[in-house]
Amino acid sequence: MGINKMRFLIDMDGVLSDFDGEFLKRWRERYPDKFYVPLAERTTFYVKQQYPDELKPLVSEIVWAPGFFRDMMPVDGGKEALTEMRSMGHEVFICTSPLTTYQNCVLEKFEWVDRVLGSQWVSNIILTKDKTLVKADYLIDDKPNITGVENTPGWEHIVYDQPYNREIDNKRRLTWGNWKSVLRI
Ligand code: U2P
Ligand code: MG
Repeated sequence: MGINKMRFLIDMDGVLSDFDGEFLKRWRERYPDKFYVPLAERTTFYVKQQYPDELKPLVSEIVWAPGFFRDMMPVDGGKEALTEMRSMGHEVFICTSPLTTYQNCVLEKFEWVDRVLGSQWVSNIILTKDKTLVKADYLIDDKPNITGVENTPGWEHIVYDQPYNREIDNKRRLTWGNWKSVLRI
């Protein structure tokens, strides 16, 4: 008997690529004496929301800068999980939202996938501001609530565990350390 073939959407920032690590590295290098929020103390999905108003423009400047999306470190185990899901026979797509200030982000997301995951994954990138329009069985994403024009998306949102999404207690939650047991595959 064959496997039950599923279609997975895997988010990028905070799931495959370490957005918060890159932000803190750049912020601490540039502003060693300024206020910062360690990852363990993050309670909002958007980094900027947790910084005081006078620092918000400096946060944006870092996230919009050339190289920010290109240089992120991979999240441990992400690439291996993608490869394993695909080798099990599942359909696996990388589903990510670009910044509205897209100038560096869009190109660099593609470059990151090519360099870190490998060129075979570039053709599986879905870049969209609205993930509810994409048809799949599962969306693995660190954003607490994923909204869009479709009120009842076909996928189940499985939360990728991060300090800033712990208030969500009505969805399954996983990391690349336990994904097979959470998904029961
Ligand atoms: O805002 C668009 C996308 O950029 C990533 N993002 C942005 C700001 C922030 O503080 N944290 C963050 O992750 C998200 O991209 P994704 O996770 O979809 O790849 C957000 O959706
Ligand atoms: Mg994300």
